[in-house]
Amino acid sequence: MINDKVLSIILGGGQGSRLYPLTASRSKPAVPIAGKYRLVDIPISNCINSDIKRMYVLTQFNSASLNRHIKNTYHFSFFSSAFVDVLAAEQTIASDKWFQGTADAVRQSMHHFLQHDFEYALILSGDQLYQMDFNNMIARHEEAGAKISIATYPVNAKDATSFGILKSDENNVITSFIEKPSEDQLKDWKSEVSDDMKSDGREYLASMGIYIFNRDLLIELMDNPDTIDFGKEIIPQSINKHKTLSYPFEGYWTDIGNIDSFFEANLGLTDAIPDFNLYDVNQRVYTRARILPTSKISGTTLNSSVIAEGCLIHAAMIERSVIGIRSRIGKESTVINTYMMGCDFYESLEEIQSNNIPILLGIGERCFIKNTIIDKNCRIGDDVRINGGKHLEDKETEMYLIKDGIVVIKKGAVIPKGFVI
Ligand code: ADQ
Ligand code: ADP
Repeated sequence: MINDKVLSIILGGGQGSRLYPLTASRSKPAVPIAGKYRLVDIPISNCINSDIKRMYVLTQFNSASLNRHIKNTYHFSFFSSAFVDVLAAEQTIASDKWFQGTADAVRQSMHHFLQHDFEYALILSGDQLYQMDFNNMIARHEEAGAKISIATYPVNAKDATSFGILKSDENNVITSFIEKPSEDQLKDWKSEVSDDMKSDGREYLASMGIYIFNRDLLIELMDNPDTIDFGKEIIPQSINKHKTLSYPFEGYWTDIGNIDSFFEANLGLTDAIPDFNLYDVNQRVYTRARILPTSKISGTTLNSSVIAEGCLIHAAMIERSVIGIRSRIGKESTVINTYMMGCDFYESLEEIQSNNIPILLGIGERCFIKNTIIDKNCRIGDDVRINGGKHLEDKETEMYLIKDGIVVIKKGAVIPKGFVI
């Protein structure tokens, strides 16, 4: 089945600076999450599960890894009109063609969208973790005769300053909207919420950055070249002019746009009952099928950890960690609170036995690694100690970056034997 009323537009990321260094050599949608997926798999899977199978991914630069991932993952039937296409901002030497903001990204790509028949444009963020059936939102939009719908989620005062905050009337029609209010402004922006939400302090209704626009209105709004962002201009200017509906979302939703939230969202998957359910067969998360062998683990005490396919693990202990595909971890090593993305390839037995590789892929022997993100294809020598935590100051070197106490080992970094962070 395919929903032919809807065209989905996935905002794949600005310059990705908040996720640096994970975005140093790849575009944001291609950042690996949960041991085997990429960020872009989340919105794409939500669309597929909602029978919306025509998708554009807008990104700032056209990374080979994103294109390869999309091309190798999402093939639809030859007879279907389904597709996932990547549209990258055209770079010039002056780089004035970069997408200036979310609305500008949509504007610059409108000529691609308008080649298709659709009634509604579903605009999605590329850096959120959630499972949502968009058909419910579309049904409410149609029932209300709205021109724009915004999915909304109650947040507390601390989080409210990083979101668009709105108020709606008894019919869920949005009456006012402010993008990222300051703490002083917040007092005027409380909404009526359920007692449960109230006791959690979640009294502010945030925009989830998930929008439905009627086709004609989107064309009209994109005609004004002065509007750069949905949150800063398009939405506030449209409220009270075009019927804009709030669609209250009740499931789990989190923004994973910076290192801290990215780290927590990944480690959250190790909880006994994670908020984000990868095991729900009705809301599958799709990714590239890699035909990897099973993981082999010996002598390891495993506690609350997620281990992807194709790993070779001899560690002493792994606790509250996510271990990505093809990871190798040597004897007597301890890994705690860590997201290891894994590797793109194996070293062959011959290569390893030739002793020509000074430091093998993965984590060596007798290492201690805590509060760390290890990007792909890293080589961590024997006896390395990385003890991330709030006691560390922010810092960057060629091999790693420390942000809010989280150590990020850069893609392909080689950490010499005995190194201590
Ligand atoms: P932010 O997340 O701060 O707030 P923004 O940085 O514009 O808004 O990002 C929205 C999405 O678009 C993200 O997925 C981002 O990666 C992507 N994006 C940003 N710039 C882009 C560009 N130039 N080209 C392509 N993609 C780009 C927004 C809304 C708030 C709302 C939050 C919810 O403005 O009102 O509360 O989302 O997360
Ligand atoms: P990223 O996760 O950083 O976006 P890419 O998708 O660009 O990475 O790289 C993944 C692909 O690159 C893998 O499918 C793998 O086949 C290939 N690859 C990368 N490095 C090597 C290597 N040294 N040897 C063999 N294959 C490699």
